[in-house]
Amino acid sequence: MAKGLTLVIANKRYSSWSLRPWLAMTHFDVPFEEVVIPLDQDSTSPAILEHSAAGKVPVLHHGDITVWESLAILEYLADAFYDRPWWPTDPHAKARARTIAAEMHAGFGAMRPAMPMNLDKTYEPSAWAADVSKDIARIQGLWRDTRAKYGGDGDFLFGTFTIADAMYAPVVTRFKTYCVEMDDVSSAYADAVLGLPAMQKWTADAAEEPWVIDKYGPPE
Ligand SMILES: N[C@@H](CCC(=O)N[C@@H](CS)C(=O)NCC(=O)O)C(=O)O
Repeated sequence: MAKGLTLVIANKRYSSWSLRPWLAMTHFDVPFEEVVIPLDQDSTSPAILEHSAAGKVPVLHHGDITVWESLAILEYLADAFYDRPWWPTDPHAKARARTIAAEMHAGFGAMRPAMPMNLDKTYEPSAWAADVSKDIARIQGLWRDTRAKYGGDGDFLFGTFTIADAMYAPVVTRFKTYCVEMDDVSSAYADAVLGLPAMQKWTADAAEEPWVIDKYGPPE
């Protein structure tokens, strides 16, 4: 595919939605240029609007095609770069992978604002509100069940890394940042995600970023 790809993202320290396509593209060795628009500045909104009228990142440009919404970007990439194993091949596993990716994209509305992604911080364990605890339990149940049914000998939800893992990667970082208690299966899964070279590259890049957003607390 000759046309160049540009992925527009926000701060690696804070932008959970940006992490998802960036991680999968980096893991699957899809070459792309990266444009970072820092959040929470006067220039943020106009800069994002230059790429997408939806006013949110990530945004993917591929030649004259523009795609926004993290899951739509990942689906687009799976079509455009069909020689990579973005999804499991088995139809049952693929249906499950698409379903849990969509559940992440649309759901967990209590957990996400209660635990904003912040790769700079580690918090003491806390007592969560009931709706947040329900999301945490649902996510770990979903990880356990998917690993048991489809994980096989691999370390990821469907054995090898897929889009489903990319969608849950920012949840893994949140569970670490906020010291969320994890069962053994979830904990091993979290370690596998954090150990991915692409994840480590994102985290190292985040640590070099100059921008600190006060509402997420000072860096440690
Ligand atoms: N549903 C969207 C969510 C995107 C989103 O909320 N992005 C945040 C950054 S993580 C954003 O662009 N915020 C900029 C703003 O609201 O000004 C997706 O999946 O891509």
